[in-house]
Amino acid sequence: MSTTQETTFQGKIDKGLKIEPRDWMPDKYRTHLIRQISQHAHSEVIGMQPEGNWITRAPSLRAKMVLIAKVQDEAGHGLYLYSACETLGITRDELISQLHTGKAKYSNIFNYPTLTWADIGAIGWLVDGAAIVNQQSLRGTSYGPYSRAMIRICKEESFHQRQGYEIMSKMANGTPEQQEMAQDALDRWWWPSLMMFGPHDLDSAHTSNAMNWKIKRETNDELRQLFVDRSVKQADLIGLKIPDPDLKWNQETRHYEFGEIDWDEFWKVINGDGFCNKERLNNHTTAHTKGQWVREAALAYAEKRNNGVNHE
Ligand code: FAQ
Repeated sequence: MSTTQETTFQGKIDKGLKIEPRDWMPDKYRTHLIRQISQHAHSEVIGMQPEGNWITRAPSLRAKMVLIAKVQDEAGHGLYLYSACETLGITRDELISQLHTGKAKYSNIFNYPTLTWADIGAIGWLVDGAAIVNQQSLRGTSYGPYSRAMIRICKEESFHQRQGYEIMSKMANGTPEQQEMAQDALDRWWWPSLMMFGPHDLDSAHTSNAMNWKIKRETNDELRQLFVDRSVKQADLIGLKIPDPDLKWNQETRHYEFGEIDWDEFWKVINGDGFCNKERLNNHTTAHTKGQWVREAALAYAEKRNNGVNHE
């Protein structure tokens, strides 16, 4: 690495220009991005499982169609993100192998079970809501392919968020049993959703580099606060109660203050010991193994086409 290259690279970042795949970049920037983008991609794909679990039990044809479309969108998000990650010089096989061996993480949130239909509402409202807050910020990230993927993903996530909020709002205004289910789902998904933003800034190993390189445009705590401020108002509107006795409006800061997150639970879940970690990874590994013949067939077809053999 020459100092000139390093200076040019940081100069571009400081000016708000994008770094593109063929540009020179420090190895640490590259590995930081591979880690973050691949974990993001794995989250999208593993995130299909908790909701996929409810496709066959959706309460109406409309609800089923909307849910199928949403789950399919998540697969698409995974694909854009894997492609963005591959531009950094790592193969899809290596990325999947890192997921299967536990080297690469995926979002804590997908290790919780979906027990009732209200959980599908809570995921759309809170999980997609948290994902949007984070991803809107990442539209301004310094790596071009990641930033462009975020712009497209955000458009689809906002439909997902509305789909979830609609389910919650219907249930919160429904029969006493439906209201109870909606509140119960909020009670179970609230704290894990706050954990999605990662550890407090002071405990976040990667934030300092991520901010210097403008990979992150806002810190974990800043984004978490934005999410809390938005969600409390949305819960109020449909008559649900945020399960936090310490939650209160601070007139001076014009933000909600909220209680402490259970960080022991967070670290346990992200290190493989959550309620559904084993099931989620087993499902992925099995599907990947069963899909081997599809990948081989697709590659063989592509190779034949490239060699000019036309089967049509
Ligand atoms: N879960 O130093 P930091 C979605 C790890 S997409 C698991 O603060 P960083 C769509 C972190 O990796 C949801 N692990 O790390 C959808 C690191 O460990 P490492 C996914 C977490 O990267 C909706 C260690 O803790 N979104 O939901 C988590 O600067 C519905 C120290 O943490 C993204 O991935 C966590 N929540 O900040 C799909 C967004 N938080 O790697 C289906 C992109 C932290 O050294 C249905 N990612 N860790 O082993 C980011 O913005 C960042 O990576 C953060 C973490 C903010 C997640």
